[in-house]
Amino acid sequence: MLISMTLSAFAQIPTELEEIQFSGDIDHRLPTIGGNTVGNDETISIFTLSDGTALGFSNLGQLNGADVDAYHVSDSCGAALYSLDSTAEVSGTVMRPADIFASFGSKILDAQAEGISDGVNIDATSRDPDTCDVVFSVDIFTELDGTTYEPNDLIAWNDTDGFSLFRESNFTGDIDAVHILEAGRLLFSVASDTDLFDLVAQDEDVIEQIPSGPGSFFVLAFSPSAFDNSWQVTDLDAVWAQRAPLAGVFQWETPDVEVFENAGSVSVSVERINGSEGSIDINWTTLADTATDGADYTGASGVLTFADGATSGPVTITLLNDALVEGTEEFIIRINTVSGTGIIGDPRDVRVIIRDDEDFIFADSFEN
Ligand SMILES: [Ca+2]
Ligand SMILES: [Ca+2]
Ligand SMILES: [Ca+2]
Ligand SMILES: [Ca+2]
Repeated sequence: MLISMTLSAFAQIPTELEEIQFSGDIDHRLPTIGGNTVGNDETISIFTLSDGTALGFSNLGQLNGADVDAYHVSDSCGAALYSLDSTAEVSGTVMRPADIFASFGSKILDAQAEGISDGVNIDATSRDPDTCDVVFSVDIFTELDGTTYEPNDLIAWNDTDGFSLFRESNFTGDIDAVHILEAGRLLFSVASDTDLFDLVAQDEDVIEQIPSGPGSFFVLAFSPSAFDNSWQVTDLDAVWAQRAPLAGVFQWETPDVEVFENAGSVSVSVERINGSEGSIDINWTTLADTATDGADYTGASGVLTFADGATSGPVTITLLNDALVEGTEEFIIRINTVSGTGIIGDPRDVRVIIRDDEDFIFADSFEN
């Protein structure tokens, strides 16, 4: 019961983002170190959330007024993805609004070859990290392989299986930018201000959709209008994001451990759940309870380092034996702090219960 409550509370936390890349539909400004950068509809801005500054770039060459309206960074699945809002030549190849292409001019999804009608614009694209399928959205009702899709649908495509529905939306509107995260989460933007029940999304906002039970809820993930008011009239029309590492939750593997006083030492492990990315330091310390530091155990504190990917680490405390008949005594080992974006879980304290071996005639015969 406690475990499921902890997990569901964790599931409500919006994804922490490290970097976000996006494009607008008209000229706009963003803060840089010591000034501003001016972007246009072709520009992709790289925004670093830790320092709140942007860097703009445009690597498709002269597009004769065409707007980059869909974008995804190259990743382990393949090359970067781009789409335009009107026909333009890129590296000598004519790109139509429903084509998705790599920056060097080769088509990834060829609209004519796949039977997409003239007049349809692909206005958002991403890749599904689980399948590497291209995921996209269209700007009008569109028939693909006999199925009609809406402007707020997300459509998956690969060379072998063709088109399929990736995600249906429960709101009325047009998705014009998308980035698929893990575990059913995604980021998107809308083409015009849209009521999402939990909030009203402006067209420059990036919204996170988080699955929750049979449904989902929406939170504002990022809004460039918080940094420059030129975005109040600019539509964010393409998005890609890098989430922060999932450092995980750190807790004892058990709430208590029982040991005989003549055991010499006691070892308990800290476990790492809900993520294992990055190196994290756990600061721990012993706290006396009915057991006495220096008489029943050697009090200690220390740093336990979890390497990137490590999910368990032991803490060992020395026990001191005596020949007194004193009954069961206890002390605590506490997780004090966790470095970086690591989270302290439950249990934070492990209770060490020392059984007095003087109660046991046979055990006693081995002492002293
Ligand atoms: Ca654009
Ligand atoms: Ca397009
Ligand atoms: Ca759309
Ligand atoms: Ca938008």
